[in-house]
Amino acid sequence: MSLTVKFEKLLAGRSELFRASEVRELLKVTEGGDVISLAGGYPDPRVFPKDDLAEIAKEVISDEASRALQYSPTAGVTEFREELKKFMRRRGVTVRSDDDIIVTTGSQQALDLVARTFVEKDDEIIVELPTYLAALNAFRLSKPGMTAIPLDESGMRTDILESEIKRLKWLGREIKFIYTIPVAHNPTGITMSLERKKELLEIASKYDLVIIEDDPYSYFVYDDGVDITPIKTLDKEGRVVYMSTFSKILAPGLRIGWVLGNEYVTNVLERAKQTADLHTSTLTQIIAMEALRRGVVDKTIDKARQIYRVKRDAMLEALKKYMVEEAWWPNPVGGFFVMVFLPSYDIDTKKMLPEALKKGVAYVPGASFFANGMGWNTMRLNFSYPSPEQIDEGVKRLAGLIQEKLTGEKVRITPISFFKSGGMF
Ligand code: PMP
Ligand code: G9A
Repeated sequence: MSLTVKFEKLLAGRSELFRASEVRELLKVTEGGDVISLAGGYPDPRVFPKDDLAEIAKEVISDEASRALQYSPTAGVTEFREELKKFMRRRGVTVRSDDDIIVTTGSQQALDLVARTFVEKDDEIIVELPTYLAALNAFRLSKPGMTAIPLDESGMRTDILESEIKRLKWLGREIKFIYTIPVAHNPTGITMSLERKKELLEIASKYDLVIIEDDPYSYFVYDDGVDITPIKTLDKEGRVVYMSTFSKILAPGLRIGWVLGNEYVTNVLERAKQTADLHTSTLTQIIAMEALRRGVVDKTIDKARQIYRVKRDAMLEALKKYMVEEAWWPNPVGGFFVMVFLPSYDIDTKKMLPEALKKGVAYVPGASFFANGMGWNTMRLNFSYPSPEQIDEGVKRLAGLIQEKLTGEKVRITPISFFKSGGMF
């Protein structure tokens, strides 16, 4: 049917910047089908504490309907915010006396609010290379310049960061923040070393910059001896705005995230949030609060960590067994993902995706995670959702396809990886 109303003529210019998330688009093709999804970063549903949540939900609705089903403050249910502060302290995240918490509708909303609050056209923001694609999509709406700082196995390259800041200052650019996912980074699984975190803070302090610390995955570190000190905890000046989420530690369907930072910032975020959704669901906030109080969250984290460790190992094992010899991937100490760097720039993982889907396996093409337009020879593989058997079969199918692509073509073997070449192509 053809459109009678010319909607396209009426759209605001900014609507051109509404990019479909590849994770969301892939969901449509993998949901319910025979395709093994190594794409979206979904929790394993076995981890959801459904009996506990059912009991809590029933109690909350039966006993507290007048509060739980009512509108609530934009910043979040007051008691819940207090509970969150306790939870943060228990996890070693410093809550300063001039800090406050705002509850958001997932941390995706926090990313959107932060961008809308700080950034306007032609401002500069600094991100990691690569970084979470939905953060890039949210930031892009404010039309900033983006400077992407490569990672190596210890996290953001702070040497490159400082030289880039100097260059941007010289160009007269206004840098609004540095966005980082320091622990079990999405998409690479890399964790920033303590030394790097200190260097990052020193640089931020020297140039008076704000750090946005996005931390959905520090609950899921599988190896011993990994430092997960939050940058927020090392920060003596209140320049770190920290965010996290219940999506992985309880259930993403609740849509609850939070921001912890200087109260000046949370106040502005609160006003920005009012225009977006008035407040996050009162009902799910109270359910999450009870889950925190009754130890359900801690129990879920413990269970999830064990399940995901097995799956991480299954993924690494399958990659070792099947993946083409010249490919490279950093070993993730935690989180939900492995990023594979293919040894030929001739393979474009976005173009290859339809063929992979035909073979019954899905992944997220890496390019969407690269703010500089590179990364087309990379792919992100998720291991939290599929079973160990599906991981094995999925990687086998994928590796077979990659092998087919490598033979017969004029393969340019590049430095074995992006990271090993000092983070530069
Ligand atoms: N940041 C990062 C780094 C993520 O991986 C995700 C997705 N898990 C989010 C933010 C958004 O998560 P949510 O909106 O479900 O809280
Ligand atoms: O895949 C991810 O990184 C997290 C999930 C995002 C989504 O469901 O859009």
